[in-house]
Amino acid sequence: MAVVGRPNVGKSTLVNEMVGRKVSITSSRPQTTRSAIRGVVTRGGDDGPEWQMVLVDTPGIHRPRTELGSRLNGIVHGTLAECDVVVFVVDATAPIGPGDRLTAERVTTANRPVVVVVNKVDASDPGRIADQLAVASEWGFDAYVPVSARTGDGVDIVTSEVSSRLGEGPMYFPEDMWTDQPEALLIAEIVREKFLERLHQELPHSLAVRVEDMDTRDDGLFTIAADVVVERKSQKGIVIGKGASLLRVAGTEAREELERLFGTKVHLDLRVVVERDWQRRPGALDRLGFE
Ligand SMILES: Nc1nc2c(ncn2[C@@H]2O[C@H](COP(=O)(O)OP(=O)(O)OP(=O)(O)O)[C@@H](O)[C@H]2O)c(=O)[nH]1
Ligand SMILES: [Mg+2]
Repeated sequence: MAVVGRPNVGKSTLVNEMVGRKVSITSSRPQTTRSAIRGVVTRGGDDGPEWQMVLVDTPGIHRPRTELGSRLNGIVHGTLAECDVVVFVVDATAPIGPGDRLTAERVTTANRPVVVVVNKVDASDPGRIADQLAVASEWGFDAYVPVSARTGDGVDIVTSEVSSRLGEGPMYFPEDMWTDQPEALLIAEIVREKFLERLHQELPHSLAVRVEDMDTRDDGLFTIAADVVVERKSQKGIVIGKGASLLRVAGTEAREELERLFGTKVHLDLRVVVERDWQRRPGALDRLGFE
């Protein structure tokens, strides 16, 4: 099942809520998600698992201005071609706009059952939600569900609308698995998340994180070395912060979350490096793992 929509509508928040764990990082900055991130939901009965659903969170669909943007849209396109059911998320706090219509076009082309989620109803009002549902219903998709991914309201309805449209198939993942992301990627994303909310203007877009080294010491300490990549020299100082304050605060927050996640002490070593205009350069994008 693929979750698509324009940037910042709450796709990743919805995926996390459906899985019941943090699979994909979220932030108020558009284009937070930069890859197809899989989450797994397995529902069990008394005699073992009954069904499994694989959710794919995707980058926000937009008109690309950089090579990175084109690659992100390509990821969504690829995911739409592979999935059985589409969850199309729109934002109840903003009018249906060009980004939503662009998504509607792409989704229509995919020719799959589509469940439309009108998200953020906790921050909207009944009149507005009704208007959004009315406009969205003109697309003629299969189901429309008002939801708050933040509070969890309506999320179960999305799960049942989707699962009722999924075909029979094998269980692809073990029962206790909730994502298939490699550890290094999960770590890099958690580190990036801690910087996003604290950066402004173009900086969230200019930031990438790459894990360079991971090791578990004999005494159980998990050591991680990661590069925080920016595009220009002038950005380096901002990301480090006055007296290294930003680097310290974000690093500590990331380390604490990683310690909870892995259930062990973590030593996180962050280095800020400049890779000029990496968003625009195919070679740099390849090195950062964007296919
Ligand atoms: N009030 C409210 N805010 C929400 C809800 N769902 C998500 N948000 C907020 O909306 C912002 C964007 O959420 P994300 O889940 O990162 O959005 P996204 O669609 O994955 O964004 P991209 O990955 O950038 O495309 C965050 O600040 C979320 O906390 C909701 O149900 N209610
Ligand atoms: Mg996202």
